[in-house]
Amino acid sequence: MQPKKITLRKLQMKLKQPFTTSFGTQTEKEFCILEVEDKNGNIGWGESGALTFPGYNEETTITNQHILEDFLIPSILGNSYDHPDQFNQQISYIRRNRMAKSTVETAIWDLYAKNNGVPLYKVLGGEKKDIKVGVSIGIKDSIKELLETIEEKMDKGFHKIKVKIKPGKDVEVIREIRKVFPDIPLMADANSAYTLKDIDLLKQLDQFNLLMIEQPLEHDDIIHHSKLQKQIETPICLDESICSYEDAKNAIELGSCKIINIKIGRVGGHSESIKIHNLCKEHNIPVWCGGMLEAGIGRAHNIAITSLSQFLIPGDTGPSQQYWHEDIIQPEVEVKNGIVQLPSGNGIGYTVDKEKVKKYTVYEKQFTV
Ligand code: OSB
Ligand code: MG
Repeated sequence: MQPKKITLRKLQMKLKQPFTTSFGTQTEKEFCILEVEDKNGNIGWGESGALTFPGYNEETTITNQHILEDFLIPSILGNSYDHPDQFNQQISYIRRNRMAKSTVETAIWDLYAKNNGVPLYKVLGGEKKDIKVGVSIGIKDSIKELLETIEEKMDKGFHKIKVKIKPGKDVEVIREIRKVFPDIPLMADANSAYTLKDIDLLKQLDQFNLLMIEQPLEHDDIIHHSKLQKQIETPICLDESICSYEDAKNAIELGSCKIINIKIGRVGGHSESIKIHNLCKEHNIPVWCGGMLEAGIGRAHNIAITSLSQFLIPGDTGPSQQYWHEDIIQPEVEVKNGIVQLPSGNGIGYTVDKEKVKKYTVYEKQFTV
């Protein structure tokens, strides 16, 4: 691979519905996408999951733009790579900024697969031909609205229902859901809204037979989670706290979680995701693929990584129509009976619709050798 032309774009897309978590409400997404053109004309695509505000992690769309324009893009233009891991070694001098790195890294993996004439999921080591998906439901104003949404999603065949919780909208909300849906595969995501002082409240969740509770405590913690896991039955799943293979190793050693949510961007790309996946497989820790309300390019990468064998729990890799009136890829990601088929085409296996990209682009910059 020899990247010779790179186009960075910022896109702005309105969400079909506002999405509320314990850290805020989003009504639209502004995010970076990257088009990396090889010397031979093949094109790799990457998308950043970062939000416009640093409420999930420290990165934002603007910090991504800065790191991409001033460090990552200049360092890869004109270089030659045999494998995406060479890129990872080359940019290891840049600390953190993993979502920015992942935007480039995933594009390079896409390019690598296309140059080899194979689907991305195959070069990542994926084995599954189809994947089960779940859905993440934001905090709603009323219980009624939440119950209606869950019913609609269950009717559509989703294999896991994840609801967001926050202080004041937790135990009673879950109790109401369980009254109506006693047996559905249900989990709760707190996005770091609690501390160990809330242990009595968190213990109460044990009575509802949840698949897991995701990231109950501080966004950068594994010590408190380890203490909490010893005192509650519900398996803890870590999201925000796991930014690397080392983090996952430490969390497993400390018993801070029984499940890990892998988000490609949060850990810096496909290579780090695969390392964490393999580690979890060795330790019998099930993993699943989380989402950042991505548009099509990001969804395509999420689907590809989910084909690896230790992705044992349905992920948040839902259909495009869940979030967008129209997506920027063709065909859009389709979920039938809660299942997505892995695309058979080369690379990410979906075609990026240049007209749609143009329609939503609010900033564009080209870099050439
Ligand atoms: O914690 O998983 C999360 C969305 C934005 C930021 C953080 C999270 C989420 C989601 C949505 O839960 C997952 C999706 O893309 O479907
Ligand atoms: Mg989460």
